[in-house]
Order: sequence, then C-alpha cells, then structure tokens
Amino acid sequence: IWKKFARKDIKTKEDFEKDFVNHVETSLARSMYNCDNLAAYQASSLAIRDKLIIKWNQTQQTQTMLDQKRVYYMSFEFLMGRAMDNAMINTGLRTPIKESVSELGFSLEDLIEEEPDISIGNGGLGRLAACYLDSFATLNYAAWGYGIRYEYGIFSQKIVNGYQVEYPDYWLTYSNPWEIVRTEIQYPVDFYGYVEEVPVYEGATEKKKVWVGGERVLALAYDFPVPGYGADANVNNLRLWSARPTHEFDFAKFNSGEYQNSVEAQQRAESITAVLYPNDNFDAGKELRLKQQYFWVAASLHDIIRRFKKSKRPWREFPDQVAIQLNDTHPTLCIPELQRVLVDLEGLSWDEAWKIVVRTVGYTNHTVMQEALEKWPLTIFQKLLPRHLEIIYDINFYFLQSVSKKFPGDNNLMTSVSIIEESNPKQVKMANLAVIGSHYVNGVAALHSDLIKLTIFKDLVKVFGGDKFGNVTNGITPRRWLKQANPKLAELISSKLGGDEYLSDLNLLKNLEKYLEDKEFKSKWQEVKTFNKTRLSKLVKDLTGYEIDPTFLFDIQVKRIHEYKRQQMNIFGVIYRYLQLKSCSPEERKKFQPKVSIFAGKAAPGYYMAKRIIKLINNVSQVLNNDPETREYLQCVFIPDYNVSKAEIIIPASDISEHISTAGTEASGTSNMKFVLNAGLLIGTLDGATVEIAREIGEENVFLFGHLSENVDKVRASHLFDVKLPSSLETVFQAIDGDVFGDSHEFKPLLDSIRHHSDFYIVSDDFNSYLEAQRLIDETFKGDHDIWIRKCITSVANMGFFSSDRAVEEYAEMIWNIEPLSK
Ligand code: 26M
Repeated sequence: IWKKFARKDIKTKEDFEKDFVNHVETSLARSMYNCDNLAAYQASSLAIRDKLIIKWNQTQQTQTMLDQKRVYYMSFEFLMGRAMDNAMINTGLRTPIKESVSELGFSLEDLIEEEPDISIGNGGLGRLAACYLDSFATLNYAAWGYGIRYEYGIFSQKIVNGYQVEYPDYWLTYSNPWEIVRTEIQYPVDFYGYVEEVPVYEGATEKKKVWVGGERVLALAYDFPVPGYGADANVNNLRLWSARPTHEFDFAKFNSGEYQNSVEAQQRAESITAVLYPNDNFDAGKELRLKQQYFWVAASLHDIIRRFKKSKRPWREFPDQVAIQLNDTHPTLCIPELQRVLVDLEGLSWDEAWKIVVRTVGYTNHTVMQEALEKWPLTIFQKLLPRHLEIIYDINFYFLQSVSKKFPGDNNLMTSVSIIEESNPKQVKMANLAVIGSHYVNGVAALHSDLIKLTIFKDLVKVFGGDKFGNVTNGITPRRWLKQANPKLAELISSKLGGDEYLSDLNLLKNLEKYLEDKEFKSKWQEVKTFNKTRLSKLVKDLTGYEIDPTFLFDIQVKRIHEYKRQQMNIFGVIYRYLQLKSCSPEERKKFQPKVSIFAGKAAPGYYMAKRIIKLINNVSQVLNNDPETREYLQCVFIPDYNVSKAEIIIPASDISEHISTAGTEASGTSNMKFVLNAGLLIGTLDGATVEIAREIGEENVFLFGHLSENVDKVRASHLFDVKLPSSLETVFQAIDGDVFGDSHEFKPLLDSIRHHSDFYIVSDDFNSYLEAQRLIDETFKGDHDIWIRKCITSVANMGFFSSDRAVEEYAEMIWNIEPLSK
C-alpha cells in the first residue's frame, strides 16, 4: 500500500510550485502573503531537498544491496559554498525552477543570495574535498565524506581602517534546509581515563589491555545530500558529526549539591564541535583540536564498522569492502583507532589487525612546509588518549625493529623515520604515522609528489621503497567552476559543442580549438569576459565603494594570505608600477596598459605578517585610487571576506591571475585551474599544478617567471650573509619607508623579513623576473587582442585534464581499487 503513497518526483513546474507553497504554509508556517526572499529561498530549498532525499534513499538502498566496496573520504574540512544553485544545476531543474519562482513573484538570483555559504574549511584542502564529493556522486562511486559539523565556520572578515577584523561565522542562524539530523545515529566517544589490564576472558590468566575512558560525549550525525550531475544521477552523502552531552550526570557532584557544576561539565561537550580552527598550513598543536580529531575519527570508524558488520563478513575482508582516505594528516588517528578496535575490542591478533589497517588506509599529503606538519606533544596525547599512545608506541616499536634489521646501525635513519620525535617536549609526528599506517601515499601535483619523496619522506622512501608513493594531481568540478560560476561561458561553449556533455567529459573542450578562426565566436567570447568583469565591478562597488573600470586589465590574486604565496611581492609590483607612472609625463602615461590589481583572502587571526600584508594592500589601494594623476591607469582593491560564493563571481572576471608562490612551496593550488577554465591567463612560478597547466595548455600561454624549485635552496643559502635588493625593489622600499603609503613603522617587519632576515621566500631574487613577466603581459594584452583571445580559447580547450572527475578516477583505480556502482 505504501507504494501508492510514495512521494512523486519533481518533474514539472507545477510539481515544484505545489511543493513550494506547501513548504511555505506548513514547514515554515507562513502565509504566501507574507513570504519574503528568505522564506522563498527556504521553501525552494526544501522542495529541492525533498527530491534529493528520495534519490538519496534510492542510492543508499542500491549501495547496500550491491554491497560493493565503499570509500570514506575523511576530511577535517569541507568548503561546500552554497548548495541550492548547485543542486538545481546538477539535477537539471534550474530552468523550470527559475520560471516557477518568477511566476510566484521572486527572482531566482535574489533567492540564491539569501543562502549563507557553508564555509567549514580554510582554503584549498577543504574546497578540494567538496569538489571530490561532486565527482563521486557524478561518477556513481559509493563514496561518502565524513567530517565535523562546526557551528562556526571560518570567520568572516571585515576590513576596518585597512586592518582585518574577524567576526564569528554562525552559519546556522536560520536553520539549515540542507542538513538532515539523524537522531537515531549517535555514538559514545570517550576521552581521558586510563589503561587497565584485564583477563582476556573471565577467569583467564592471560591479560589484555583495555582503555577505561574518563569523559564521554555523544557524536550525533547530520547528513548532507550530495547530488551528482545529470538528471538521473546518484545522491551521495556527506556525514558531519556534532558533539552532544551524554546526559549522564556526575552523580557524585550531583548529590553533593553541585548541581550547577554537574550540568556545566556536560554542556562543555558541545564545545568540541563549536569552531573550526582558522589556520591554513600552520599547526598550532592545541588540545581541543586533537579532541576534535579523535571525536570525528572515533564516530566515523564506529559508523563504518557498524555498516561492515551488517554484511557478516570475516574481518580479513574489511579492506575489500572499505577504503579510508586521509585528507592530510588530520584524520591520522584512524590508524591507531582501527588497530585498537580490532585488537582490544574484537580480539584479533596484532599482526592480523595491522595488515587490515594498512590495506584499508590511504594518505594524501598536501604540504611540504615544516610548520604545517602536525606534531602532538606526548603530554597532551597521554592525557587525552592514553591507550592510543601505547598503540602508537607499539606500532613504532615493530616498525623500527624492521628498519633496524634492514639498515643495521643507521641511527640517523631510525631517528628520522620514527613516529616519536625525541625533542623537548617529545612529540608524535603524525605524517610519519600516516605513511607507516597506510598502503599508499600521494601528493597533489606532479612536482609536489616528487618533492615529498626528496624532502619530508626521503628516509621513509628508503625504508618502504618508492612504489608506495605516487601522485594524483588535483582537479576541480566543472559543474560548479564553469556552469555555475560562469553560466554565460558555459552557454557559449554548449552552443558550439552541441550540448552540455563536456561538463561530465571535460576533454571534449578540445573541440573548441576548431573555432579559433571563428570571428563571431571570438567576439562572443570577449562579450562574456566583459559581462563577467562588469559583474565583478558591481560586487567591488558594493563591498569597497571603489569603482573599477571593466575595460582595465583585471589582475587578480585571491587565496589565503601567506608569506609563501607572496602577496607581498604582488603589492610591491603594484607600488613599482605606481612609482613609474608618477615619474612619467601625462603623455608617457598613456602608453601604460590600464590595470586594476584585485586581492582577496583571509589571514589566520594569529598570523602577524599576513595581517601586515593586508594592511599594506589596503593602504596602497587608498593612495592609488585617490590619485587623480594615475588612477586612470592603475587601481587596486582588496575585496573583503573571500569565500566560495565570492570566488564564483571573482574568478570568471580575470584577465590575469597570480600564482606566484616561491617554487616548491605550493603543493598544487587549485584556483590556478579555476581561472584558466574561466578564460583567464596565468602569471606564475613553476610551482604546484601550474607546471602541469603549462604542459597541457602550452608554455607560451602562461607567463612564467622566477627561480625553479631545484635552485631555491641554493638561492636561500646565498642570503646567509647578505640579501642584495635589486634597485627596483630598493625604490619600492624607499617609498614605503618614506611613508608614501602611511606610517612606515607598520610595514617595517615586512620589509625587514626580506632585507634583514634572509628573505626566506626569495622575493628579492624573483622580483625583477616578476616585473619582466608583468611587462610582457601588458605588451600582449595591449597588442593585437585577437592573439590574447586565441591564447584564452586554446587554454580552455586544453583544461580537460584538470577535472576532478579525472582525479577521482585515478584515486579509484590506483588507490581504492573500486569501480563505479553497477546499476
Ligand atoms: C593544521 C593544524 C592546525 C590547524 C590547522 C591546520 C591546517 C588546516 C588546513 C593545515 C593545513 C590546512 O590546509 C592546507 C591546505 O589547504 N593545503 C592546500 O591544499 C590544496 C589542495 O591539495 C593545495 O592545492 C594547496 O597547494 C595546499 O596549500
């Protein structure tokens, strides 16, 4: 009988309208007469969500029935951005819904603007996880994401007097239509306590160790449906954990009259998932963060194991049914936790268990930077996770035993590969644990994957051999980063390629090369760019008050602010250009290519230098935009609060974007891919995935400059006694020192890190080559514009490789050994 009542799919506009009105009147308890944009956004989302949930159920049922291997993508961060537009695009419902919404008296664009970003991530790593979820669903893989439902995402950034000010991002203010709370899925997670020896069974003389936890919280599941692209695609799941008190009172306290304290201690449970740590590529080593990590790992593994147990298979088949991918070292506790469950709770032998762990786990590394590598002081570990620390010691003991057999007497090697760093205080090196406890380690771009073998994992390569290490170059989803962010370009491409197929088979873009001589196509291409630049200009006006001119060259650098990403070099370049303009006659100025330098990005709240860079950019911006002599030729803006939805507006508007990290420091970069896919060219160093972009689209289409990664060490060494500034940079520093951009004291640390503190990021060495690349850009852009457009078209045509679909397929084949679901 239930089949009769099974809910119908949204197929027509009428279905949607009925659902919409129904949600306004029941779910939201509002009248249609009193339905504002926010309510309309919520009702639309609920209507779309209903559809996703039906598909989601079907997908989960199929996955359970087929009982194939599943992948669990463990990521501490997911930078999802907005969900509604994406859901409409992926389900193919955007056009009918747009019409419906407008018939109901709303504009779809306005409703989309009502949705807050889901910003529970810092930057590249979190956004990569979101792109991969899109590809998992689109390609039909049985793959889930597991993460934390932080109540506060990455802070929102305001600029006050040129300084970054952080505000909390409480993204759950107006209930969230995109999440489904799973009150039936709650697991206890323990912390602290002690390790006890107990008989292996009652009355036995043989003993085993067990952990007796001291503090317990509950992990409650929230599910986020992840729709694949295509009318009939799967809907996968992102499961995020939220911490709740157990409601088991401390009765000792309770009875002694400390009622308040007893309840308070319980309430503290919720602080575990309250806030995302706002650091990017920097490890602060805080106890609460380790607590977050264990909380999430324990809950996710519990869930995974419960699902596995339903199939009643023997434990040794676990790795044939389950693949766990560690997105960086943040979930490395999966390794000792799985070992603990198998040995302490399930009674497997150490060796049996360890084989299962290693076969199950894969590890992706995202950085070579020392200060980003996670290390936990033993003291914190011992207190919070006493049994896990013992297990780690045992893992290390057996591992080092095997090393010393293979390399007898090589103490340096032992020290370097050991999981425990014998420093003061002693620390657990999570990256070493991740390598030792997984069957495959990958970097995120070809250069980066080579570099980790030569640097941080050099000695582990000696031990395991090179075959355990490989590369999967990052990718981005063309659904969000082309169709959603740049509907005009997507439409133009569809009109030439005869449909939208390229969105799920990005190599088809290659066919665009046929239109290199097509004048009409090229002029439409230019129109799209101008449209996108105008769209961005409006946003800039709204957010900064500055008016920028869409006929200028748009030069954009948007990413987290970090010394290694060298926004400081960019702004020094802007200053240099300004000084040049100032020293010219009005006639000579006319020869300059008008340009606006656009910046955006957050600095970690405790990162002093990064905050100085933001202040300098804002001060420069104020001087330039108010200088009547030069502002027709050069402007500069800092867009506050960079996030995914702003990226969708900013990226399609670039003529040039900057990817200018010190060679060998940016693991991959993913915005470089987004910019090229959106018909902008790059200025960049040979770093991260930019190397492969140049390979794919042709070096002649990338403005490359700077020292190569293999020479960086040598260049650095030459700074030991003295840093020689080129006269170009000297001029820039003189202007800053001379208070041309406000109080120079504020920028002294920035300049001193270069001129007096050995210029670690080799700005002084790369500066002239950077200026030369900029000069070439001006010349090319100002010259025959047809050449510029041809470069852009050729570049887009050759971006197929950078689809996250390709990346995910490589993971599936090389690391997870899974195939898409057979339907
Ligand atoms: C670590 C410890 C404590 C607090 C925070 C962290 C932490 C958080 C995020 C460390 C690193 C984090 O992210 C690093 C990151 O985003 N890496 C970027 O990953 C991208 C995807 O692979 C690459 O494209 C970028 O090059 C790389 O910088």
